[in-house]
Amino acid sequence: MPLSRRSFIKISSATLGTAAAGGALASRGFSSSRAHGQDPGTEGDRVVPTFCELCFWNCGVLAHVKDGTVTKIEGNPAHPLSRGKLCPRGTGGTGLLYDPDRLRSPLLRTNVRGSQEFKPVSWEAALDEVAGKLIRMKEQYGPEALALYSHGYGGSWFKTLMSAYGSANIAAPSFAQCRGSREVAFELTYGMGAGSPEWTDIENSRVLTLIGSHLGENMHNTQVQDLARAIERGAQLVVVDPRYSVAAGKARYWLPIKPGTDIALLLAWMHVIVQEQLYDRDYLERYAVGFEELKAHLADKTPQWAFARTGIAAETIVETARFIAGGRPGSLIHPGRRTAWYGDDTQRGRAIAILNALLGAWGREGGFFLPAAMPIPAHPHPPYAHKPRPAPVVPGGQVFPFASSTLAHGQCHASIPGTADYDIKGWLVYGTNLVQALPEESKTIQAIQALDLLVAIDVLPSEIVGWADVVLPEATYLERYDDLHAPPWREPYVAIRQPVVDPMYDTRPGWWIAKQLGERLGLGAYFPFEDVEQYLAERTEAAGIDLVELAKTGVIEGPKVPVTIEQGVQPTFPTPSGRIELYSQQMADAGLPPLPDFTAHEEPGPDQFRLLFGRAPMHTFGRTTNNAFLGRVMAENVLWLNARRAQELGLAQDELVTLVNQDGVRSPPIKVMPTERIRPDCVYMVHGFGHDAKGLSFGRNRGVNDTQLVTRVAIDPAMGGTGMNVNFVRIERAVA
Ligand code: MGD
Ligand code: SF4
Repeated sequence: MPLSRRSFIKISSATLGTAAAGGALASRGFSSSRAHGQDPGTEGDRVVPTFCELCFWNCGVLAHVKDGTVTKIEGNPAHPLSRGKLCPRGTGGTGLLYDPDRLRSPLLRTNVRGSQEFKPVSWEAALDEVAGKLIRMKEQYGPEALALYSHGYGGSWFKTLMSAYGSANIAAPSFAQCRGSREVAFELTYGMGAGSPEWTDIENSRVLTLIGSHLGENMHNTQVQDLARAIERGAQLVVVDPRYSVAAGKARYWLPIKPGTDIALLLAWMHVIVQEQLYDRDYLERYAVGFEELKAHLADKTPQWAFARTGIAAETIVETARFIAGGRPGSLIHPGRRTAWYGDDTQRGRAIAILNALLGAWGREGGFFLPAAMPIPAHPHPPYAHKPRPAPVVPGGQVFPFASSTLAHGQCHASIPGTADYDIKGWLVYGTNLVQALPEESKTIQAIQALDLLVAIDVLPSEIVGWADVVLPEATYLERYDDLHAPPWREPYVAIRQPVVDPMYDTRPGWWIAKQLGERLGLGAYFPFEDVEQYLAERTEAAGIDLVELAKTGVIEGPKVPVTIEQGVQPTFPTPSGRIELYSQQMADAGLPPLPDFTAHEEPGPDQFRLLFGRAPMHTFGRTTNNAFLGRVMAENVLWLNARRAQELGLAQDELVTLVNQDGVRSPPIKVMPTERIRPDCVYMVHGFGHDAKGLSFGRNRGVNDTQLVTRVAIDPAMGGTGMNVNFVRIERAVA
């Protein structure tokens, strides 16, 4: 794998200002959260700092507890991602904790798979059942027969379990269904991805360009705070989106692009910037290779050429190109988040990465900062036995040269008997509702039906839980410890997740479940601690971090270090050339276009619309749509439909329609929202609604599950991502 992994600025533990003598930690001077919760002096009996799991940004929170009940969750002012504020979802964490539908005890399936019929059993019985089957599976087929799907911070314990068991089949939908193509594109160009949380210095941007990234609806706390500050300071936005998003409403320019043509716009912008010599010449000379090849490649990608493809007037392309270049230094093209759109997504990601290089944005104030991470040694364990899985494959046995993670749908495919690479017989599913998260639902169900074992570790009776053989109910993030969190960021920091209240019902934290399984599998040596408090004490001690202080404050920051070129960082680029690769020899060697190419995509027929989907500020996919607190703010999704097309179809506000996709799949009824804020060739809905699991009493049958309409995908040849914006729907008035 030629891609080099991230190389972060590391700070020596000796420099940690807050480090305390490790000896005190050996006695594990912290224990129950009740003992170390701060006295707030405001309301509630105590306040416990921890970090959020309502999405994957992991902001620091302060949970207020009164008489044993969590009454309020607010942002931890000391935490660099929250700075005292939370997004609406974060404040709604109690809606998950006190969700009446929560899984309450381990369950064993009593009827056919998918019947959602279970009987409660003891932990002993459930763990023995799983461990027994895993032992037999390994004996019969080898360890690679087991796959883990894991999404969410608590999944780390199960990754340890898998590696100890001997299987490298570990995947999450956040790669191939989400931001994988963007990460790969930036890795190919700069030698490192764009980070999660992203390393964008939005706060200091002068011009911020958003290409299908609807910040404000796609709510990531720090980014949105930074955006608000930037706008206050006079920063200007250029928004490229077929829909007039919230961000478009704040923009200097909104370009309602024809879906699927962004690469043409990006190439034309670069054409203008190169022709008019508006790029950062010094920066490119110092750090980049391949400018001459890029220039030649762009020669015929004129604004007129792009107009014919994007529908954006040539003059507007020229004007916005000049405007974007005029903002440098401090002009940032946001890398996007869910980028699995059309199957040429690595190409689009490369175009964005290259345009950022022309603007001199990588490593610059107002562009991308170069993050720093707290150095925390791994907890020692015996070496893992697993053999690395060969490069991930999907139907047809296609290998993806730049897939830097296992593909979730690849694992699913390898679970379907009769397929070329069929070898997976068991799934552990942690914190991901695969039935809604993976495209081509019928294949997911086909794979599930063929499994020898499906174990779901979850907090709610979601759709995937309904398909499980054994259900292991996890304590929520407000009731458990997890591993330390120290992502690379502008301010290096370490945060702790700790229980705010005791686990409700007969639920258990993930670390305990994984350790119990490990011990039953004869893999106890990989969990060499009595409990998680010992584990955390040993990890923090090895890093020279004061655990007692960390438990009290929730977060400890390392000393500030320079994170931009302006602040004195000498950037390094872990690419094969050691420089920014405008022209990618790695892509050429793999038989892929070394410079981004535009491909025309199929367009919807006259009575069809392209199905687009996205986020809402109060929800994170399906994981929050059963949360009654957040559901009160947005209980269902609606269908955005261009007002003129609605009139032509005789449809009025809130009328119920059925969507029928290109393969004849029909949706349940959804309300129409006629609006001028979307192009006539597409419709839009928020993802995560339309649950049909019996146990989700609030979220069930509210709105439509877009995944059911995603019956085809366009596979990215570079990294195997599943472009999902390639489905078309017709609209029929719903029969009453
Ligand atoms: P959710 O559907 O929200 O997200 O896919 P997923 O990660 O599967 O399912 C989350 C599951 O985790 C739920 O079952 C919830 O009950 C459970 N859960 C919540 N908290 C905890 C916890 O603390 N512990 C445990 N054990 N379980 C917990 C998201 C994925 O979907 C992503 S990242 C993207 S970007 C894609 N988006 C997307 C889309 O927009 N449209 C379509 N059609 N498909 C998509 N797929 C991808
Ligand atoms: Fe929680 Fe919102 Fe932060 Fe996500 S962005 S971690 S939901 S507060």
